[in-house]
Amino acid sequence: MLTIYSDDHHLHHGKYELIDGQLTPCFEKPSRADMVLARAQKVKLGEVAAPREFGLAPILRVHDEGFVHFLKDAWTEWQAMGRDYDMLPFTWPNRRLRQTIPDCIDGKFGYYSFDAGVPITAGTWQAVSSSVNVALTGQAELAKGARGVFSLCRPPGHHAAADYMGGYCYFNNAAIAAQAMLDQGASRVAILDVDYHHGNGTQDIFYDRADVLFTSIHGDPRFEYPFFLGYADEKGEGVGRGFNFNYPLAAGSDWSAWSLALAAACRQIAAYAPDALIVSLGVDTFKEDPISQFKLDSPDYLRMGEVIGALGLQTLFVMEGGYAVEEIGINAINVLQGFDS
Ligand code: Q9C
Ligand code: ZN
Repeated sequence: MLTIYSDDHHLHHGKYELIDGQLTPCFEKPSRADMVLARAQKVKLGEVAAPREFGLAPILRVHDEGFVHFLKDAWTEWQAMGRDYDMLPFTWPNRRLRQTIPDCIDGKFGYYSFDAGVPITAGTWQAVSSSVNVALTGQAELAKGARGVFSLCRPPGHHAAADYMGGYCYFNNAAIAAQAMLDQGASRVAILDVDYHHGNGTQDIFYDRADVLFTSIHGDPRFEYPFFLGYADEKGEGVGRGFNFNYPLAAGSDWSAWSLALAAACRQIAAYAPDALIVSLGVDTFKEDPISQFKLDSPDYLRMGEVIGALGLQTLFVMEGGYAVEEIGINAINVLQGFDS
């Protein structure tokens, strides 16, 4: 399988996030993607290619213009205030607060985010732009006829909605790739989000649409981040009703429970008969993941890939989460090898 990868992700390296009330070194760090790339090369998964540049147009098909320009200019504005350390947001427009965009950088950052898991550094814009290009280059290769392509995106994207970032995610790489498929002539695209966390951003972007089916298997939001979306009764709205399927699972779920949800999601995907499938590939479902509570083991990821492959769909794998850095490469590449087998 072809892998699309850019070294630009190294330019995004936040220092701290809030975990259990403490400022903790970011779990979402450059070594994650390095480990996945190293594993792809070690097992000779296939060629590794650099992304092409697609510019802002495909991003603006999914994301709000004000949000995009906020992210583009954020570091420059921050520096203009004499600050040379990481940006983090700290105030959000909650219930009954005004949804008005403030003038200052701290206010805008709160307006365009939903948590403090999104540090912005000097290189963040270049890294998130390249991550989108990695997804779009994979999409272009799929359009040329490849059966499966791996877009080794970093930063990840599935928590980012049209006009807000959060959960280590800035632009929604998978959603941008799905929209590009539609814009190039596809009628229906299915998304299968296997990251441990609910893909709230992707769900939100396509919630009122029937041309993208969104399915997600994740830690139940009653106990797990992102807490405020991802329940089973979220079915879509308007013409999108019936095109959103959430499979929230209990803490401690292992392959026996997880694979039942996967089978259910695959039944919905098969019935939808999409032109292509996008897999939001998070491997934070692993039993030793430091921030998650599922119990998948490394061989389970081979099975996961086989089940996805059995759908017989052209499939773009877009890297999302996974924080057990030593195993993230093995687990992510196992999915791709299972798919190819
Ligand atoms: N107690 C992705 O996997 N908070 N994002 C974790 C743990 C944020 C995960 C707190 C988790 C975001 C792409
Ligand atoms: Zn995750």
